[in-house]
Amino acid sequence: MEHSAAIADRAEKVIARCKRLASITETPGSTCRTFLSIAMRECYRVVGDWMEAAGASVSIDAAGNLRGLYPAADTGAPRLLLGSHLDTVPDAGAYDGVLGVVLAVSLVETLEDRKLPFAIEVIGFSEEEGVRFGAPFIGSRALTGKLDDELLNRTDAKGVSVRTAIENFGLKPADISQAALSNDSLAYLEFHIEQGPVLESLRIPLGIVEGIAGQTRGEFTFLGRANHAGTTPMTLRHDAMAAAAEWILEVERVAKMEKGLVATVGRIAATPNAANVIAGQVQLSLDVRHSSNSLRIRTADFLAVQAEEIAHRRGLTVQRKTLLNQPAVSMDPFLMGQIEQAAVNAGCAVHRMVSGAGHDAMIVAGTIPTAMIFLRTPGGVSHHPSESVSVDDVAKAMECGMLLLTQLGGSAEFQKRMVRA
Ligand code: HGY
Ligand code: MN
Ligand code: MN
Repeated sequence: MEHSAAIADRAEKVIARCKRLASITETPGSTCRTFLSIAMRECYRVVGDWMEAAGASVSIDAAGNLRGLYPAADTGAPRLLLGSHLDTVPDAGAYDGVLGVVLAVSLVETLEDRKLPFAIEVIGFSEEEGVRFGAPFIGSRALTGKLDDELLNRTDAKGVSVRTAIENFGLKPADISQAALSNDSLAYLEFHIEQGPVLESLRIPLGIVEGIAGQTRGEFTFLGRANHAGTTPMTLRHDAMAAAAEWILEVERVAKMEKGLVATVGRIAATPNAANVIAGQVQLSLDVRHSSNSLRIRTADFLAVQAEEIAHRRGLTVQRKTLLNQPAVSMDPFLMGQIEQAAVNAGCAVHRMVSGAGHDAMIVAGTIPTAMIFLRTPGGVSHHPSESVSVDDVAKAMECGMLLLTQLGGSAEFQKRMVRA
């Protein structure tokens, strides 16, 4: 695949910047950045410098989103949003989320002070993964006016609430309403790695996301009776770990029954968590996803019934807390068509597909027209240090992005949307 030398250089630089950010972490030796941590502050400083050098004015909103506004040719023109998230999962790769922010900054740099008919706001969302507080999308929910008290009052493992974390970072929860999308926001575009095997299997560098699967996230706590591991006969136990184990296998069995359904228990915490003590309590996470909302909700409800049945049969109780019930969303058809045209003009085959991974785009899509461009993920590996992306594919995405910006600037439909904004 031929690219201009300049685009190839910029693609190399995008990858180098992602690797640089991966070294900014709360856990030396692996990559982990969670909501408004000290590592996030350093990440914002570095990315904010890049934004500023590209000609954007930089701010951090009250939900901790990093925002860089690159002006339009005319003051008062509406804005196009580009971005993704800057937080990561524990032991993360270097590209999930971060690539979308760094690539957006690089597109602004590539304008080299050329101004478009619309401004560009690059957003680095503060928290998409849901690692610190169990509930994801804090940053994008603030942008769309959905960061409610229930979420603000959620606490992390140390008992620190979202609200306090915002204050500790030097921001004011009272200003959260000011983080809302400005009403001149035309659309939101997110570049993101696919995080799965589809594009690689098709040998295609870029994907156009048609929709994002809905997700249910929950917490289940099995409550049994802690006791001595050596003296308590098997017939007299109320073992929370054994109940949890039986339920985890049930989660897997049920998910295998439906095409496209995935269900995962990724986190487990036992109390008192000692080898010679029967676990009295086990808390588990549940993550259920599917493009059909009814199937996803039915599955989560069925798994709750199964947890109750297992607990009852074993003389335990079980508590369930729903942390997220996020419906599947569709992307904007006009923007998908524009992306397809830009990709074809960049000489690139594209594939339209559903995203199994969740993204800030699924939150923003409820407020303004939204679309996503996927980059091929070698090995389909993500949420892992070996996550990668090729320079060629980043160069292709850059070319497609530059053509897209020019296309939108000249599109009659986009002009109409600009007038209405
Ligand atoms: O979990 C997800 O789907 C995304 O990577 N946050
Ligand atoms: Mn992720
Ligand atoms: Mn992501």
